[in-house]
Amino acid sequence: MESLYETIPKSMRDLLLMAAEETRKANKIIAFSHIDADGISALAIISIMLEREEKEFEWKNIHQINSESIIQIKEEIIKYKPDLVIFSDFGTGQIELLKTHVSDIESVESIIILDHHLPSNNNTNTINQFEPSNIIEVNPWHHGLSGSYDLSGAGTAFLLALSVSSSNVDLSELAIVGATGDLQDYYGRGFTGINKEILQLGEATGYLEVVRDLTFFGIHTRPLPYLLQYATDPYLPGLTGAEEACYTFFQDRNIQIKSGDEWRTWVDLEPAEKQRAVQGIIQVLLEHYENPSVAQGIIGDTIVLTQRPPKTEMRSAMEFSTLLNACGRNRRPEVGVRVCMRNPEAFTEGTTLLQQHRANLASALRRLEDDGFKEMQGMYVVDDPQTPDTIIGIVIGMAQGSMIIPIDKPVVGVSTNTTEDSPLAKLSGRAHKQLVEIGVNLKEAFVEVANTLNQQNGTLIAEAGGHPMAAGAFIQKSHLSEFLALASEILSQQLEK
Ligand SMILES: [Mn+2]
Repeated sequence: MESLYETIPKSMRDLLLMAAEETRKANKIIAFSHIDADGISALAIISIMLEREEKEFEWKNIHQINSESIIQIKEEIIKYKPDLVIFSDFGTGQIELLKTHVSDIESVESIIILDHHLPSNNNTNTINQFEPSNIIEVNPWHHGLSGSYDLSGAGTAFLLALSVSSSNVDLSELAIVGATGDLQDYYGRGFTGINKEILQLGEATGYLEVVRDLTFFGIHTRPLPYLLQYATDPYLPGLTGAEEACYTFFQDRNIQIKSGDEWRTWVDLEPAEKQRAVQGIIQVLLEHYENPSVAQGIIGDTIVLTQRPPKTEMRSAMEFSTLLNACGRNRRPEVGVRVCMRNPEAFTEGTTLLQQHRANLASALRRLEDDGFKEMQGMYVVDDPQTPDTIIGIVIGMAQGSMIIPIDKPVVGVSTNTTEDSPLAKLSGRAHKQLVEIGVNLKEAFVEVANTLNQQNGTLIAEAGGHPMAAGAFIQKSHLSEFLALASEILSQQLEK
């Protein structure tokens, strides 16, 4: 534990101690958090901590804090009359809204923000200490750390829980699930910074274990043949999507796929069986891919939650975070929080939501295979009116991962199936690593198009953001084709460079 504390800058440790003090002092608490896997894990950490402190409290997941939702948040706080309000996995970017609408609610004595998102205007300085405020904001960006890789929202919540009581050390497992959900393990190369310290603390106390194993999704839960049949990262030529071939694959290597009536999963295999299977997979990959690094990526560090039931999604940080994301994306984040809190009914419901999520993805991919995609200069376009905006990004990513769509140009997905009949369409872009290396930058392209349209029309038409390899935008539906035409121009210029 000392080693973890040493990694936390003094200024941040001081804030955590203040926040812990406020938490212990409080009588009645309400906590709000984001709806993705990280936000759900963070909220579970806070709830378990408050339960152990025998506090009276309430919690709720919120899609986002904006000028509309803050009104509802305010009403709920006024109704519940807490003396402490906690926000996790958001709050930094909305601190002005919180100052305006929450700070001076009568019952509220203090507000704690546990966030890791980049402050706006890249302002990473500690907030002005001389400004009177009842807000304690904990965010790694304010202390010279990276909120993208060093610590997640769940990790920040964990640091508070640990500052309240060292008996909360078991919650390190949820901190790592949250960080995994936010893809903080540096593209599979392992955790860094405070995340790494949390992982090591979890290992030392027996809640987490890092095992070098197959990095495929489902090694704890999928029946062996399905593990290969549904493999998309990487796509296994001749096996992905081919049920028969997957059965034969194991037969040929003398690996039983069942033990009695029960399906075997990857983690059930003996080391020698694993070795034979891995060699077979590598052979398949080397026959079809020119780049041998694809084969290297199939073995890596996987994180096991040793105190969770075997052969369930909760056993693996990757599968657990996917389960939580499935709850959030199906608009049932509270189920995910209860799964973290070991509620068995919630787990049953959560796995149903996960299956539904997978079925949604599979049917979107099937439509894509049947109906195809459009080709424009500089990009491919997937325009499927049925695919919900919450999964369009995953769908186009999987489509390129499984080679349904070629990777020589970026792919842009369009979803007009948005929540509550919004006038906005969601646009999602993905570019392969190799394209980014030669200068493709989807975020820049989308932001430039949005700025152009907004200026031309003198009003807000589009908002864009993201990263070079994955970006998104919301656009007035009536300006969609204009947006695509402009994006196509910029992306083809980027490809030519
Ligand atoms: Mn997060």
